[in-house]
Amino acid sequence: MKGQGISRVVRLLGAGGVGLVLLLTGWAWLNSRLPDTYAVTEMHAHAGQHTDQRVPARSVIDFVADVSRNADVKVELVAGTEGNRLTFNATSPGPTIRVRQGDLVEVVLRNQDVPDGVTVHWHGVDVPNAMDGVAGVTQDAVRPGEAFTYRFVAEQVGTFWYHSHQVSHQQVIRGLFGAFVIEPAGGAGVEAVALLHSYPGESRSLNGTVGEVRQDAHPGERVRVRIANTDNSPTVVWVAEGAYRLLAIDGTDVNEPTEVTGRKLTLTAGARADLEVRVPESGAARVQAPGVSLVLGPPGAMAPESPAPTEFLDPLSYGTPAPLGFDPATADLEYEYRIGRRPGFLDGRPGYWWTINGKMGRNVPAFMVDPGDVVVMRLSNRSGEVHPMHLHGHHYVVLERNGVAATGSPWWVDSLNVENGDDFVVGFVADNPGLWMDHCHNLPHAREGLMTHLMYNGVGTPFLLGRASGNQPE
Ligand SMILES: [Cu+2]
Repeated sequence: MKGQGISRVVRLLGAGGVGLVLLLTGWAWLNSRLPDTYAVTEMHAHAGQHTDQRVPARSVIDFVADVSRNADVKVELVAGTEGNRLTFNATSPGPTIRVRQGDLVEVVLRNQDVPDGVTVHWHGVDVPNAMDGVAGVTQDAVRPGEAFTYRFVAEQVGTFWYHSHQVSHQQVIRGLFGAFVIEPAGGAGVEAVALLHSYPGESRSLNGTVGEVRQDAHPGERVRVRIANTDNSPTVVWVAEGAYRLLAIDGTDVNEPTEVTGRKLTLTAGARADLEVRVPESGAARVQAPGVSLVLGPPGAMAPESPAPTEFLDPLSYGTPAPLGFDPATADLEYEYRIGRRPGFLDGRPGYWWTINGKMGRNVPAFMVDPGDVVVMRLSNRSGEVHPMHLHGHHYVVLERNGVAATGSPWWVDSLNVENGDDFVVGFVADNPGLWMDHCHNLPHAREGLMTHLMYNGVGTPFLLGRASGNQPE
């Protein structure tokens, strides 16, 4: 009968449809799978970005500090496990490393007993590429019993931090990080370091202490407070009932910072801010972030707490303009870095993953540059969540946010808070050849695919990523 014929056709079509969906899903799964080992350049070649071989290929390991120069500062960092916590030199945060501008810094990293291996990445320090500490890109993870020596010249001045870049979504939160301060050649004035960190399952801490930390300071003294957010999420900081100046962002001085009161400052994950805080003639000053405080004043001096101000200090219009050192209007390259989210497969794992320019995993684009290129990048976020975006080896300057041009001091960052719905235009000069991660510093997000690279044409790497490589930078 006619009806039976139609239902058979429908059934066949239905079976065909299901088969087609299964076939496409299987293809998507297979296509997302990464080889057991692969070089990062091969991954991006898969996405159509071949490293240009016009110039003889150079390797990431070629980019080092002057090998004939002796070290000015020598430090040893021993990575170890203490219960659920990971430590450098048996403490977390690890020791604050202080150097002067121009010093050649030599740090020997030893892995005592961290099973997955470790590395050290110098967050915000524009080191030569071989010293960047990214497992599987610039070095192999340092296995238990092994060591690796980092050597670089501290060219910048400011507040930085260091952390492991092997299985970083676990190792950083569990404690493998510390402060790295580069003082001006003439030495620093009165200052304090404040690392904000939340260990797994614990309340937020400041320099490892939950609640309040005190540091002696004289009445009337001006203190440079070096704050770093080593957590995965943005936070705010403010000064209770007092004025402050924002002296530096991400290790770059603000030009002509003015005094502000009643304003909080956003510090995205990985970001730093140097605040100048004046100790009152009587009592003490209190620098706050939700849950923690740093109190500066004579022993016993009181400083009231205050709720977070509602108004923000906006770096887009703070301070006074100054030359950028390059002209973004004559950019050699313009790139888009569009952050989104959709269901799919990431290296064979089904999930609701982050996308870069609509792609995920092995299909994400790399950003190819040549030395000297002026690059303008448009960063946008329509993924539903905030992302602290971090570029290795370079700083970029914010030119525009949501259609509003920057009018303050040049706002140089290495860690940028990109809220859902935001559109940033940033610019920089490609002046540090190598292969550089350009990723979300909410480290679980990097593991969920919000990670790509700024790659210089002609640069390769002998190191491998992939499940059989032993290297897993995220
Ligand atoms: Cu993110």
